Amino acid sequence: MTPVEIEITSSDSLSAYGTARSTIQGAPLSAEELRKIDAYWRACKYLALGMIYLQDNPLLKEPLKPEHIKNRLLGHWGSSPGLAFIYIHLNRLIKKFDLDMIFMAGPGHGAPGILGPGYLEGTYSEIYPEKSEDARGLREFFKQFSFPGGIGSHCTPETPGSIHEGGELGYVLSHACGAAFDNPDLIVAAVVGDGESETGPLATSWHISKFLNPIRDGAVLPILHLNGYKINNPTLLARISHQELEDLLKGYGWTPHFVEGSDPESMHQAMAATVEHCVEEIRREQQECRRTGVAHRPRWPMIVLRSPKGWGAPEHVGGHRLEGFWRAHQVPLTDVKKNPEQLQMLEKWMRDQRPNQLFDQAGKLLPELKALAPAGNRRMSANPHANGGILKEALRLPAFTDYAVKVDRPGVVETENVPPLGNFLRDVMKLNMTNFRVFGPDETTSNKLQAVYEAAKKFWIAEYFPEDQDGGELATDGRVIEMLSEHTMEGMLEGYLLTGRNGFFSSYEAFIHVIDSMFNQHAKWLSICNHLSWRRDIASLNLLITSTVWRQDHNGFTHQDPGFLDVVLNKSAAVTRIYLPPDANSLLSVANHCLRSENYINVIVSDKQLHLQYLNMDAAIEHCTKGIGIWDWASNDHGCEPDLVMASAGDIPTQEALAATVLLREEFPDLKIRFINVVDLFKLQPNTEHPHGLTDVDYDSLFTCDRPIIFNFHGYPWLIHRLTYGRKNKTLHVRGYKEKGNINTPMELAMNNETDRFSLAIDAIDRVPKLQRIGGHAKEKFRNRQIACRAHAYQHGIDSPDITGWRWPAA
Ligand SMILES: Cc1ncc(C[n+]2csc(CCOP(=O)(O)OP(=O)(O)O)c2C)c(N)n1
Ligand SMILES: [Mg+2]
Repeated sequence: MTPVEIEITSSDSLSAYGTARSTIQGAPLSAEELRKIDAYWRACKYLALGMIYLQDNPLLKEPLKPEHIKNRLLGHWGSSPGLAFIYIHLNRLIKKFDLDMIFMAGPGHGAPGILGPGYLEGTYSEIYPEKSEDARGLREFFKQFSFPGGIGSHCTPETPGSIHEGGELGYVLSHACGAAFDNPDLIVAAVVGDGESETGPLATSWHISKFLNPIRDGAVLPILHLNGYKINNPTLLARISHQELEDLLKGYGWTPHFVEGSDPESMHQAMAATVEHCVEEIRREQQECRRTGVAHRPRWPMIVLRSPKGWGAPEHVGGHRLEGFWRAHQVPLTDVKKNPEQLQMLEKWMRDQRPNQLFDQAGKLLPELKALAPAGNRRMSANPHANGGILKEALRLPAFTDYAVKVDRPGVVETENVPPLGNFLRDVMKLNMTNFRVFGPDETTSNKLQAVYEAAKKFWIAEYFPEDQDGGELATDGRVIEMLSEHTMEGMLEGYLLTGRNGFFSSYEAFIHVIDSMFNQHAKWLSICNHLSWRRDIASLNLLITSTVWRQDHNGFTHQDPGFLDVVLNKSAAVTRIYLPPDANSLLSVANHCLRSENYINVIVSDKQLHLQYLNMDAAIEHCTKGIGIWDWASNDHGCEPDLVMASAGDIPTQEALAATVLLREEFPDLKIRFINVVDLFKLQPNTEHPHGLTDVDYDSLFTCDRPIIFNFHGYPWLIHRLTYGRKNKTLHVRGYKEKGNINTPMELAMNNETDRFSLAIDAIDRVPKLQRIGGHAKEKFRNRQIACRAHAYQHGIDSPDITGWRWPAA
């Protein structure tokens, strides 16, 4: 092949076809380099087809027959050739400049385009020896793809070099940004699907351009894969003018460089020149800032690769357009096993890649092509950043007990629960200034964690105004990341954790739902990693859910939604943990535990307002270590069977449940009540279902087999029934949030949902047999108290002093 001329981008064509048109000019590849890089790409395409179609005859040593074809054809061709094209051009630059680079495929369904290079560079066979670099291994490698007992069709955790599955679209840029944080020499190449770019999370994540510090962080190189189509539709960005697309991307702070066309030779030259230019630009910007010590916001380079969807597929099949159209998205020829004409088409297509010129007799890639890939840890499939546990350093944690709130007697002192945690996190930050970050959607102060700013400010590299000096807490070297996108925050945190670092995320309870499905995906990722011995453990994802349902005094109904816990409960017990610490010291103890843990998603629910404190630090440690326990000081059933078990989980429900026991004991001095508090919600599940679960014996000795249980719960009541449905004691009555809210005082909201002390006391009267006969007067009294409470709230706008001033009585 001879080097080819590159056309200047003079046309406004939106076609993905023709000789390359590119913003960056140049033909850096010698004829020999061009020949080899194209051969390597053909090898990748050959492997992608092999994965989708073949269960035998991997090197086409014999004519292709129906029995060589898989019985069920699965996988996606459409994105694969483009992804492999990008991958191998990055390889060239890694080798040329000895780059530390990882790759993320936004359209993870293009996995055949990523698995191929991983196999060709040897990593696959190193991790999975049976997928060896010979005909036999190749056959296994093909067969396992999208096959029962094999691997999935996306860049799943089994994929060496992947930390981004790309099954659910939208998170590639935020993941990439998190990976680049505090990794100054790393470049994260992030391929964005043009369909993916229509998703909400991806759209907002173009703003990562304002979160990368050129001195301290690495870089993200976005490559918008403008192949024009999604599953069945054109993509919006492929059908707007060049100018409009360029303006859009520039508006997000990027400098887009177009590479457009389909002719392989000129596209190789254009891509090689463009990638090289981008890497040089990244290095130039970083060096400039590092030399001067002044971090400014570069207009980082990015690439727009416009190429045909399913690049290289037959132009037409069955009278329909295939290559360069949405029909190329999944399996391009669907009937190869039964249709001889299609079988022939596939054989020709595969032989056109000239496998005999790519692999030796044994089936191994020829040495001259092997030499194109980087070696050792420079291979993107073997880069340690993509197996972050290898690089993970344990956090240096101060003694959490130093931040304790003084509690002499339970239920007397009031403190805000979250600020002591803020102090703890401040010092965690101080001790871990290169591998710990705090994330939040504009809520760190609102969530009362602002002490952390004493150690590190909020990162801000956009414009500054003079008034920012006054409490803005902004800095170009900040380590608290805030942007009003739960998606972007969650994605950045995941990227940070997956590359071996540590973090903490706080969010309003109602809006953590925004990332429900991101939580799902991360939980699935972790679950699979648990079964892959070569994947090293990473830090847990720690979510503080605060500004909770029960204290939305001025925000009202829309801000009341404790349902995230229901979502968490659906996911594997191996990776999910839920904690509801009732006060400040127990929150500290739980947070300390979570920051030390690995491979979990820890969900901590704690309101931020003033609350009664129950446990001194020793008691908190004891209680949190057990995760569930009888509060001796709140119980009077010592030495006998209780008449009633009063249980609670969550700060405000605990206060109301305690107040209810006081009401009951005042009215019925002989009534024996056992008070149980649950911090670790999964204690309620049987140990056969969750590793934290209580055995039946332990559960029964706490809750008894037959005494009525009244359980006041922070969230939706059914969740407690879900957790306990198999337990012996069926007299469980759960109160929780049931969507009855507005602008309410805390007491009024509790009454609306029957989680208030009076409703709980009435529940007890209705369920304890001996009270059913004698409790009529007490019930009347409690109802009157409720009426009075409501009247007070309506008249004064606040709860009455006997409610707000309630304290656990002295013994
Ligand atoms: C959030 C989300 N919604 C829907 C899908 C289903 N889906 C899978 S692939 C795809 C089209 C993707 O198109 P694009 O991002 O352009 O990728 P490519 O063209 O490279 O295949 C869709 C809609 C998904 N995976 N994730
Ligand atoms: Mg597309």
